[in-house]
Amino acid sequence: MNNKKKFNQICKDIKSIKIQGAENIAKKAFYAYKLVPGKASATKLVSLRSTEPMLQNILKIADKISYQELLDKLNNNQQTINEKVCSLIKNNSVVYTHCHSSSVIKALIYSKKKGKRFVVYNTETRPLFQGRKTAKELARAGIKVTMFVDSAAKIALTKSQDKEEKTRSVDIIFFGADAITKKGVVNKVGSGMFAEIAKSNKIPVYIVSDSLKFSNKVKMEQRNPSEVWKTKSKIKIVDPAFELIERQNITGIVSELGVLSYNDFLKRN
Ligand code: RUB
Repeated sequence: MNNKKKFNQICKDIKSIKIQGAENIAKKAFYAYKLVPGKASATKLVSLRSTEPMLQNILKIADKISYQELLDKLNNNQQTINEKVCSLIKNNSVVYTHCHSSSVIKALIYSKKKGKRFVVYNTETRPLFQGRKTAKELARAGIKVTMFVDSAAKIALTKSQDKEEKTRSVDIIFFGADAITKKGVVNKVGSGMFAEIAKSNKIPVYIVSDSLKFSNKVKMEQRNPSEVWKTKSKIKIVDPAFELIERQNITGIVSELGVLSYNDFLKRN
């Protein structure tokens, strides 16, 4: 396959969500850009997922660093994030997550390897079921996972599912981020609602993310309604990909800068 064909294939995989999650999208887009560098490529790559500042931010430095340098930087950042997440997880606790965040998953797998004892509750994430991917990856790493349909999130968050192990439900929530803005964090639709439920039940919500996702201006992506229902009827279907988690519902941001309050994170960006 020549470079142009490889570039086009990566674009297709990003658009169809075969490659998904902010960091995976950013890395692959950077790789694609290096295959076919230039302004037209950057414009095309940015247009594929509108709510991805990390993709936009790393393309700005794509002519200055190599792909390997980018990977080394992101891996180093993730190592710090892993250690911080591990220190936030208490033994015998229940961790909740939504969608598929590679940053969250890596940190949970690291914590498990370090001997932390915890189980994960997660939500399936309609319409594309990224929650199944999360559940499979965690289960493969030996982490006990209980999965819920999205609309059972309140039950998942507030009612114990395992009487033998616990008397209460979720202890801590880790969400990934697509964008970190002044108002709050943009993540998979549902996250904002779950964070409100968490707040009213005093469950801490942490965002796990590289600081490269910070942005002042974010366009919210709308997906194709056929992802929700392929119907020939005239019913209008709305398929928002993302939602804002309001900053007052966020306990802290775990990034390579450490575990910071929202205010402190903003001061550093
Ligand atoms: C994925 C999603 C993830 C963030 C962070 O949505 O909401 O939580 O992108 O992921 P989609 P990561 O499946 O629509 O891309 O931690 O891997 O950057």
